[in-house]
Amino acid sequence: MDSNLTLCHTLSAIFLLCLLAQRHVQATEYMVGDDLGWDTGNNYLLWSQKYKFSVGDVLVFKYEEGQHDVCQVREETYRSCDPTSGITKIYNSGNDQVNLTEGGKYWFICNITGHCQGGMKFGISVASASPNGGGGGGLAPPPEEQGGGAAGEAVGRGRVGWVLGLAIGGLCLLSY
Ligand SMILES: *[C@@H]1O[C@H](CO)[C@@H](O)[C@H](O)[C@H]1NC(C)=O
Ligand SMILES: *[C@@H]1O[C@H](CO)[C@@H](O)[C@H](O)[C@H]1NC(C)=O
Ligand SMILES: [Cu+2]
Repeated sequence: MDSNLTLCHTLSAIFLLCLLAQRHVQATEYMVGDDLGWDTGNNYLLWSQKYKFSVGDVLVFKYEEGQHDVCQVREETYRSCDPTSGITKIYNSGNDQVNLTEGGKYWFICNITGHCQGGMKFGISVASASPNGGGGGGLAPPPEEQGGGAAGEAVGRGRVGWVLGLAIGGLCLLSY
């Protein structure tokens, strides 16, 4: 009985620490393009699909000021690379921070002539803060192919947490 109680307390502590760690990890800074930064010749579609973005995260665009810029745009503009409409925000400091303050889709292009067509464009889906943790991620260009994967993963992760919590709870009850 006694050793069960100790095990129960240890597991509970580990479980709580895991929850805390998960919370702590929530606000992440992502350098767009990783070490390569925001530049021509990189594949930002691939980059955007490497991560799961959540509310509170920050995107950092690093580039030589004047060589590029960062335009947050509507989806049509991302697809067409036609900057005559659909630009909602412009950043051009060379070290731009974009706070992902709410859930939803964000689309970015570089508005220097030819750069968007050359691949300086990507979209991300930002998961709203939810009890399950949630999970966003990069968007594939054709909208028909979106969905499924990321959502399934988020649900899966939530379920593991529940099962673990219930198992520890059961063990705690048994030991009294
Ligand atoms: C983004 O958030 C940071 C703090 O997390 C703040 O210092 C910065 O001013 C914000 N940037 C914008 C563009 O809102
Ligand atoms: C985007 O680029 C075009 C073509 O160079 C330019 O006319 C336009 O002013 C730029 N838009 C913004 C918002 O910088
Ligand atoms: Cu550019």
